Amino acid sequence: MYNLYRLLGILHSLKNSDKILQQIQIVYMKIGIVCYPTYGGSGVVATELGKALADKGHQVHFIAYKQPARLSHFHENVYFHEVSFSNYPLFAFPPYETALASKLVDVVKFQNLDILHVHYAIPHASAAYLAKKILREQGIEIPVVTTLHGTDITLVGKDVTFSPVVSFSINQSDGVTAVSESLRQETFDYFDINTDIEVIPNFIDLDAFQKLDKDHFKKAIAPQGERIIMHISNFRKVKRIQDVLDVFHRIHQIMPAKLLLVGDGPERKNAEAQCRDLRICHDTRFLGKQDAVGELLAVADLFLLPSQNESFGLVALEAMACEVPVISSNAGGIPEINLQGETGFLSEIGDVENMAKNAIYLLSNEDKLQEFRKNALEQARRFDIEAILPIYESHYERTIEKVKAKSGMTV
Ligand code: GMT
Repeated sequence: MYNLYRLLGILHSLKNSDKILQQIQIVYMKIGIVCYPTYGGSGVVATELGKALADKGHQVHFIAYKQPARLSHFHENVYFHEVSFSNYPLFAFPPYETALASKLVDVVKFQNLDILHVHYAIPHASAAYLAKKILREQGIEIPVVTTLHGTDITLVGKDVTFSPVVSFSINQSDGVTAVSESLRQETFDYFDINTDIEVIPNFIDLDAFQKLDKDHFKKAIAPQGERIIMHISNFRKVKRIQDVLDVFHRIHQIMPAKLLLVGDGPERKNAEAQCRDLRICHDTRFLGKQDAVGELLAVADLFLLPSQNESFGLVALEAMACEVPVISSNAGGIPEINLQGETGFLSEIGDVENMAKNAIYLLSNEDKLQEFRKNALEQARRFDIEAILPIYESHYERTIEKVKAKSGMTV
């Protein structure tokens, strides 16, 4: 199948391009993508990657328990296969992993997939391993790539409940990628890993995230020209929402400012209570879950990301693409995207004093703020999806070749 697609790719190039020699290397693949369908970072990355691969001519099959949040429009090269599982009364816990493995067997076999790319190790990597073994019994060798996103390693994965299965299934994957150097290192630190891990950073679609002219919206939020500070997250403990409010409180004491909080999650109740205690509710708005994040970022002067842990911090990259400097903690992979004194400032986790000092410095100095805005966009351009996509394609091709050579079978 892979060879047929390779040939089709070459024919397509010959038909459509005058730059034949440049195009002749195009290899179209049939790719299965497994992900969580929610708004969480890993699901967003998986969906955007799949859509971009489909735009390039690959055939992409999403496999998830629900239609992924960002997969709303029809695309001729995109397919969706829902993992449904029985709620038989015997099952106190629905057996998602078993249902997923069975679905993977079915989709690989009947759609003739060339490769499976699973996002988030738990339980996707182990379900893929099981599917791979079942398919091998039937004479099909399917290469599996696992992408580690962060919490699957740093928060959930290293928990003893999961860690032996996580290490095993990472080691059994034919290709492994991590979204930052920091996550790669942490994976080697926490687990007994005997395979390579390639860092392929997350990416941004600069057409979807760019500074837009939203002056009418800005006036509605900040009618007196107040500074607008923004935070977007799933409001889990790891995001340290209490620090967001503490930093904003300090900024608010020095200058007129508004805080926009986007997203929702378990910490929202505490955040609302803290907001009342600090008496900043009149200048704070909880906007809940929002789809048009780019439009909201268009009005922000500064983005706050004080996380306890963050393998990458995709949302900081989205802010930077919209020319919004970032005040963040120095956790995990954040320093790989937010550059100290250039695109924003980094502080020790929990050092709200320092974060507020840096924020006030930037917000009180219009020239500096403009300079940081420009730097932020320049940095975001380094993570342009156009540059990152070929790295994934190359990883897939090398993995397919490796599995082919190892098994002696035609993939
Ligand atoms: O923490 C989140 O926002 C969700 C979480 C997830 O598991 O999907 O995000 C993780 O993956 C994102 C995409 O690769 C990264 O940008 C986030 O930094 C990472 N979250 C953590 O490491 C806490």
